[in-house]
Amino acid sequence: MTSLEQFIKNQGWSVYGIVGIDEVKTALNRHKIVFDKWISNHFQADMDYLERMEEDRFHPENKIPDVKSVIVLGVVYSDGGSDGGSDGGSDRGSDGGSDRGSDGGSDRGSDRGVVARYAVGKDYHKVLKKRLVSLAGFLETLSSKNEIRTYQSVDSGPTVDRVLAECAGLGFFGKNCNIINPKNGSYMLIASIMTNLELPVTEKVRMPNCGDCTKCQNACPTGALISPGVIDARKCISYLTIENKGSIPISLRSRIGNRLFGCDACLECCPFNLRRTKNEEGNLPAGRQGSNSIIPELTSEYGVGESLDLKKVLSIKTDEEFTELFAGTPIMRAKRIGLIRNACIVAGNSGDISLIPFLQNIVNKEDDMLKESAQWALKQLII
Ligand code: B12
Ligand code: SF4
Ligand code: SF4
Repeated sequence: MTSLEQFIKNQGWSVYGIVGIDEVKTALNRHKIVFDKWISNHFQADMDYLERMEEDRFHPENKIPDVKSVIVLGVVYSDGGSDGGSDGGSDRGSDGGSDRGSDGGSDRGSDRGVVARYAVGKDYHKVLKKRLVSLAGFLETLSSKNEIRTYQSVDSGPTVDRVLAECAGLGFFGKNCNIINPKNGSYMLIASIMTNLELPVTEKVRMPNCGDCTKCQNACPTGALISPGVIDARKCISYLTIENKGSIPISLRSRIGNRLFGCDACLECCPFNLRRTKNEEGNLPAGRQGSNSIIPELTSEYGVGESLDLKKVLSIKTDEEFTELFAGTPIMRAKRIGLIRNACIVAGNSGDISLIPFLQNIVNKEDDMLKESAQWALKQLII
């Protein structure tokens, strides 16, 4: 094992690969055709930043003119089972899994809202960026070349992370749009470092594919996976509860069920994730195998846990109070208004009449979007 491989493994990445820039550019050119079609269908909803960043997303040399290689890193954030959060006086789910999302009907009676698995711990952008910065520092020690340039990215930068991951051999595109590593599944976040260093590329193995399976398309509560590998974000619960700043369309509200922040339905049903929990051996090695354990900061212990108390969320009065509760976690992305809007919808779906006074408070005091969401929820509960 080279010292670079050892360094990556020690940092806790689950899998990684190194790919040359020419291969990346070819893949990006292919992806641009898909991306342009996706945008022309308005499947990006209000995520205008995707178009704004387009020039940089498809031209890595805009970041590093003499870019030569990309190190792509994957980190597994859930083992596919429950994170086992116990009550312990916090907001974590108490029964280790039964609070998880359903098709919007069977979780009635619960006063908790489910948090997507990637968001149960600390904000992964911060956790992974720290590791990338130190990996970039390590790269600088590898060559006596005068100027070693690196560009680090996790999610929010102008990189097309899943295309990079596929190129570097970390996995294949599933029909749920996610990159699936045959051994580790798809509860996997992706980060990358571009550099002007010419690094030895890693060997790739033949990937499987989804075959005849259509479980994710069938499991999607809102029909957002409109065809294999194509998502209409306007219908996606992940978009609606995290990125969307406006009101949630009435026709989709009951389908959201108890999902308060994000959605895992198309991941939870995937045989590659289910197999992971059953078979530690996995089937195929893909990418270079790194660490076998989950980075602790991404687990429930370090963040809000698997579910949140709806009464608590509906009672958050100010942005300061919101920040105090959620600083350093992915929940911040929804902002106070977004999270309370989501809590109203989940409350409306819950069948729990003890939530009524909390919703009435919002109708009496809050802004128009929240008022309307709370009124909708009250209508669902008072029939
Ligand atoms: C915008 C965005 C979203 C949007 C849109 C999602 C989407 N599918 O594009 C929303 C808000 C809905 C979202 C949701 C989620 N996201 Co998101 N998101 C992104 C972001 C910022 C850009 C993605 C993008 O470029 N989309 C544009 C579309 C056109 O690209 P695409 O879907 O990848 O296109 C490919 C497929 O269409 C495929 N394809 C085309 N035709 C066909 C046909 C077949 C048969 C197949 C198999 C494939 C296929 O080919 C294209 C590639 O050329 C990336 C981070 C980044 N910087 O890249 C994270 C990212 C994709 N998200 C991520 C995660 C974890 C999620 C969620 C699981 C979070 C959650 N639990 O709520 C969900 C999953 C939803 C889903 N099923 O995709 C991870 C995915 C990791 C992985 N293993 O794949 C990323 C990579 C962030 C990261 N750095 O880790 N996300
Ligand atoms: S994240 Fe949820 S709503 Fe979005 S495509 Fe997957 S299953 Fe459908
Ligand atoms: S559920 Fe089936 S079709 Fe969907 S991504 Fe997983 S293997 Fe592919």
